[in-house]
This record gives sequence, C-alpha cells and structure tokens, in this order.
Amino acid sequence: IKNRFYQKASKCVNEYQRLKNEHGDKVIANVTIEQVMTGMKGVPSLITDTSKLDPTTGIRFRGYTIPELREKLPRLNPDGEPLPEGLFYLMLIGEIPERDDVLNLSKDWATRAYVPQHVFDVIDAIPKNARPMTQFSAAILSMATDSIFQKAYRTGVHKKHYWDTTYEDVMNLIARLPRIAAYIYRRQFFNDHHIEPDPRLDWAGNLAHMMGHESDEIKRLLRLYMVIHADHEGGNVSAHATHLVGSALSNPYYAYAAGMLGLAGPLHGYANQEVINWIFSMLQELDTDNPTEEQIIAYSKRTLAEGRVIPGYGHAVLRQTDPRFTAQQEFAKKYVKDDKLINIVNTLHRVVPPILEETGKVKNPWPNVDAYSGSLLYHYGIKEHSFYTVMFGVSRALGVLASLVMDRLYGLPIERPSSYPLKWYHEQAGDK
Ligand code: NMX
Ligand code: MLT
Repeated sequence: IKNRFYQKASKCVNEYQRLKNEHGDKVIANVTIEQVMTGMKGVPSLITDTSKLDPTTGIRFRGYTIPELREKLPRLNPDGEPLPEGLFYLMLIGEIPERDDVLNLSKDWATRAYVPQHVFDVIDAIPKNARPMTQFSAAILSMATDSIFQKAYRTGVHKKHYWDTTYEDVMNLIARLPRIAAYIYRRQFFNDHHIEPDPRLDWAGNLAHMMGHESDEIKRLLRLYMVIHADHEGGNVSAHATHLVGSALSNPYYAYAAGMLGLAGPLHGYANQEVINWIFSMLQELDTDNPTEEQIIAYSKRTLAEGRVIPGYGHAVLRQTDPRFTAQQEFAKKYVKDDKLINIVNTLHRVVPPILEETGKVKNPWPNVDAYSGSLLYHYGIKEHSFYTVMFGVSRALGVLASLVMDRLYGLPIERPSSYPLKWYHEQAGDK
C-alpha cells in the first residue's frame, strides 16, 4: 500500500507544483467581513483530497457518497457493512480497493497494534473520573515517544522524505487506537477488566471485541460508525487542527492529539454525548420514558429560550439532513424493532427542524450525524455516553491522518493566515 500510495500520489505532487508555479496568482474568491466574523465559512483556503462536503448532498469520499461506499467497499459478509480499512485505502490512494487489499491492510494494522506499557501507565495515572477524551488525548500524546518522523527530522533527513516516516507513524497510530480506546472504556466502566486484542479480527470488529461487545450486529454497527465518522473535508475543527499543528512539522501524534482536543468541544464531537444527555435530562424532568410530541416540542423551545443549542441539529456547511444521520437511520430500520430512545430521536427529527426554522437565524435546521449515533450505540448496550466522543475520534483518525501523509508528500508549508485588530475591519468597511 505504501508503494502504491507513492506511485499514485507523487503524480499529484507534480500537479501541485505546476498549479502553484503556473496559476499561483489566479484569484479564486473574495472574502467578506461577514465570512471573517462567522468562522471563515466558505473561504477556500485548504487543500484536502480525502473528501469534499456538499451542503445539500453531504460528504463524498474521493467522489463517493455514503450509499455508494456501502455498496462498493469490500465487506466481510455480503450483507454486512464495509470495512473502514477500505475507506482508509480509498482516502489515501483514491481508488476503491480489492477485497485482498483491505484484508492485507487489516493484517498490517493488527501487526502494528502493540501499545507500549508506558501508554497504559499514563492512562492509569489519570483519575478515573477524568473525561474519557482527557484520557484518550493524554494517551495519544504519550505515544509521541515512538515518533519515527520526529527521530528522522532530528537526524536531518531531507524534506522530500518526510512523508515516508509520517506514513509509518500514521499507520502505527491508527493501528493502536482501538486498543487504547477499549482500555479507557474497560478501565472506566468495567472496573479494569481488560480484554486482549484478537489479531484475527478486523480493526472495528476488534474494537467491539475489546470493549466486550461481541455480537455480529454490534461489529457491523461499529464498522458503519467508523466509516461514516472518518472524514468531513478539511475545514472541520478536528481535521483543521490536525492539519494546522502538523504544518509546523509537529509529529503526527501531536497533530492528531490537537485534532482530538478540538473534537472534544460541544459544538463538534462532544455533541454526540450532549444529544443523549439532553434527552435524558428531558425524560428526567418530565418523569417519563415515553414523552408526547407536545412535551418534546415544549422542552426544545425552552432549551432555545434558555440560550442553549439543541444538540445534534445544525451544521456549519450542510443545509440538509446529514447523510450520516440517514445511514444510521437505515441501519436501525434494518436491525432494530422498537426502541424507546430511537423512537424519541425519530420524533425529534420531525419536530425540531420547524422550531429551529422559526428562530429565523439557524442556517441549517436539520439533524447532523450526532443526532442519531448515541441512540444506536445505547440500543446495542454501549450505554456509557461519556465515551462516545472517543469512538468518533478513533474513526476521525482515518481521514485526518491520511490527509497528514499527503500534506507531507505535497510539502505543504506552515499555515499562517493574517489577523487584524477589529479597528482595521471597520476601516476596510469605510466605517469611521
Ligand atoms: N440550536 C440552537 N441554535 C442553533 C443551533 C441549534 N442546534 N444551530 C445553530 N444555532 C444558532 C447559532 O448558535 C447561532 O446563534 P447566534 O447568532 O445567536 O450566535 C445561529 O443559529 C446561526 O448559526 P449557524 O450559522 O446556523 O451555525 P454555525 O455554523 O455557527 O454553527 C453548529 C454550526 C453545528 C456549531 C451549530 O449548528 C450548533 O451549535 N449545533 C448544535 C451542536 C451540534 O450538534 N454540533 C455537532 C456538529 C457536527 N459535529 O459532529 O461536529
Ligand atoms: C464533522 O464531522 O467534522 C462535523 O460534521 C463538523 C463539520 O463538518 O464542520
């Protein structure tokens, strides 16, 4: 896979150089003050090949939608879900892999999955009441001791070879994540009764196994989960933070840890916990596990009146229901008969968009990926919702780290946009 990646991607390096040399002065966009004041939305300023987000049709990984991926990427069983290994291959190389490519990648990651003892020691030194994302980020940082990129950099390796050691770090890092995540899960919620990895299992199947969830259906769910959360073009907080920190040639462990610290925020990946927290607070307050539509509407309106957001709804780019929400809804339709929490999530899908629309300010009233994910995990017995963002983070590694390898192959420079005092913007607006 490394050779194949190099053969394919080195052609793009030439194209990158040619574009810069021949068209570097071409104007591609104007920037408004509103864009600056709303988080640089819509400003084209990053190069990311792994995926592109369309506001209405959603994410495409190297051109493929989620339904297309579910059909085309190799699976273990004909009626199962695609293996995330295949998506990583697609994001890195740009081609749908053969089944053997995917199985080889699975084996490669299994052989790289050894986690050094000091990583467990670092996790064990953190109080058990620390958030799982605190433990996860600390564990990732502690692995930087193994960075091959960092060692090579210090020995003065030529910059054209940076991608090679970055690739090795990235593969080792991804391979280790299921073990680390499962260790945190079992430490926190199962009294330190840990489960050893099974090297015969695929990456996501092994995560389910080490978490102690063995059914085929959960393994299928986790494969789907790891595919749909893997990437959302380059501008989202976790991808952008990884890219930004990586642009200083910080090692891949630092760069990905930075991404995870961004993912831990409530407007990003923490929203998958918030959705469940919010629903449970509602049920507790109403003293029922079967609220009526009217009660749900009243509770949603109150949340807004209190100046809070309704978690799982809205998006910085999407302007339609997130196809990742739909993929999970379809999974639930296929496998889950009647589940109270999932029924509430479906009711929310009906009642929340008009309420958000009524505010007149929410640009996207539709549900995002986080509106569904917790209810499905909960249904399958993964009820520890403070852990959900770690699962999102394990998946997100696939996209942001594939991009990091490409950043180093293209030789992308340090990222350094300009900032100005507020007064300067007033002056630009002719506003005295
Ligand atoms: N509930 C209440 N208000 C909202 C919501 C929501 N779900 N979504 C947006 N708004 C508000 C937003 O706070 C802002 O208010 P104000 O002008 O008073 O500051 C206004 O609507 C305009 O915001 P938008 O331009 O529509 O959204 P923006 O691009 O700034 O933010 C999110 C996007 C995703 C941060 C925002 O929709 C949100 O906070 N959603 C809830 C949290 C969530 O589900 N996050 C997960 C996103 C997906 N992920 O996994 O990362
Ligand atoms: C993501 O998956 O990163 C989120 O949907 C947030 C985003 O795309 O901005």
